[in-house]
Amino acid sequence: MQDQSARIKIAVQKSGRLTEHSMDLLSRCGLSYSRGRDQLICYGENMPIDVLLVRDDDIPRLVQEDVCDLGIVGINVTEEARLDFAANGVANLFERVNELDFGHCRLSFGIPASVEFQDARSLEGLRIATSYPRIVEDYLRRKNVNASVVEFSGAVEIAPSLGKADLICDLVSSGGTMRAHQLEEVETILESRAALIQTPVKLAEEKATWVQRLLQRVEGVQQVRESKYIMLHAPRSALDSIRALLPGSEAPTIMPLDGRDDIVAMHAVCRENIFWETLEDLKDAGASSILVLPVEKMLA
Ligand code: PRT
Ligand code: ZN
Repeated sequence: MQDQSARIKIAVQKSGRLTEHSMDLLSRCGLSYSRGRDQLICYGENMPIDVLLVRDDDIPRLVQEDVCDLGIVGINVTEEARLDFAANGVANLFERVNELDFGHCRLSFGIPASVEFQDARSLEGLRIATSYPRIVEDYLRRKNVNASVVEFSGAVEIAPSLGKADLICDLVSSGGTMRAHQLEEVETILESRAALIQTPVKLAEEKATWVQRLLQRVEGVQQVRESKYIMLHAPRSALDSIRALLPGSEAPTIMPLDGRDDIVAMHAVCRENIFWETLEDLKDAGASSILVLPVEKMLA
């Protein structure tokens, strides 16, 4: 029978904004899995990696306590947990090993029309409703402001109209929720996105090798998402100006074209997306037969 302790456990949000992106990322890293009957664990079939599906708020603790080796969770949640663990005297904290390119949002103050806001000092003596008391308290401490923090576990945006707080500090992505509640977003105290966190406990050698491999693949997946492979023909005389137009490309490959001394083929990997405007500029600079292809996998 297989040694279960040698398998890597990754905590992922069970059902919410990060779930699909997190599972998609793991699939792109080559993991295929089957879901357990209880729907709480996905068993890796081709790698020694299992995925535990949990509430996002539980992820930092599961990783901190080494129940899981890795976790995928928003920086808003990891920061709140990190401050909470630190306040409770926990010394050896989980590590953030990678920031991911999904789950983008920001933690901002939202004020009703009755509140005037210039800077942090405007908050003196006010009541702030939030689901992130540790982060807000930390901000107030750094700014040397006395304000009271009222903890709300959900529907923070209704706190001012209920008379429970003077303003709120909550996550924003489009800004629609604050606007719909007549709140003006005035200051961001944390920029957030999903991140990969790792247990503070040293991994056994075999596990460490797999985690390293997985992290390298995560890096690769993130890089290819925007990357493009571009091929074009260019007059030798225009090579420098054409090269300068290619976004995020390293040394391109230049190849001769049969029977032509004046024109060459150029191939390059661009680490940023290529827009129509770039193609038009390339054409204006003398390029022809331009072809842009998606990159499927990349290993630096
Ligand atoms: O059940 P579980 O506890 O696992 O899920 P949850 O309800 O706590 O979390 P979920 O799924 O809502 O969000 C998971 C993570 O997604 C968060 O911790 C953030 O890291 C990230 N994220 C990204 C967001 C948002 N964008 C977001 N807009 N989390 C919440 N919101 C909410 C926000 O709280 C507010 O109510 O959406 C509203 C604001 O959105 P806009 O677009 O109107 O500005
Ligand atoms: Zn949650």
